[in-house]
Amino acid sequence: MTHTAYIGIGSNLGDPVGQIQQALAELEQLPQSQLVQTSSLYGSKPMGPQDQPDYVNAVAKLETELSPLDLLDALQQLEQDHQRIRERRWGPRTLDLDIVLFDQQSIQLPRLTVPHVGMHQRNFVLYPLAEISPELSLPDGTSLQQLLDNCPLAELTKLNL
Ligand code: ROI
Repeated sequence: MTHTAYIGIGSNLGDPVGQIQQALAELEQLPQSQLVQTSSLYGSKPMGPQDQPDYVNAVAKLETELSPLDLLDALQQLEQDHQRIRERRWGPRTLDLDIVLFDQQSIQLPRLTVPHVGMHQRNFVLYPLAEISPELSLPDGTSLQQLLDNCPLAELTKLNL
């Protein structure tokens, strides 16, 4: 069965734009999956500790035959390939790949919560998501538009590459 998954992508270390472009190329190579759409890249101020570089963020839309946990494994492998070092919580990272939405499923597993818990507050997830799928809604019926209405664009900027 084919699923639609939205992946949040972030980087603020080691050439973030390059990290994200490479990650998009790698997502195109994921098994049993097709990368169908990608948002623009956005520059964003760090959420969390401010003593770290600005982020570059994007969202990708995948059609995949993988289960949520198999997709998570594949994304975590890609993060590893980018030599992500988990230092402190909410600290800087070379590549972060989060499953934001997976069909209209609510998933609560020890390793995985979908929809992504922090998405309501994250303009760097919501605005790129709206760029590719403005009509989305969450499993609880909340529309993406409602989330946007409550999440200022603030200092999020679309990068002209
Ligand atoms: N802040 C921004 N702007 N973008 C991110 O991708 C991001 N990722 C994180 C934390 C540390 C919460 N802050 C972020 O994991």
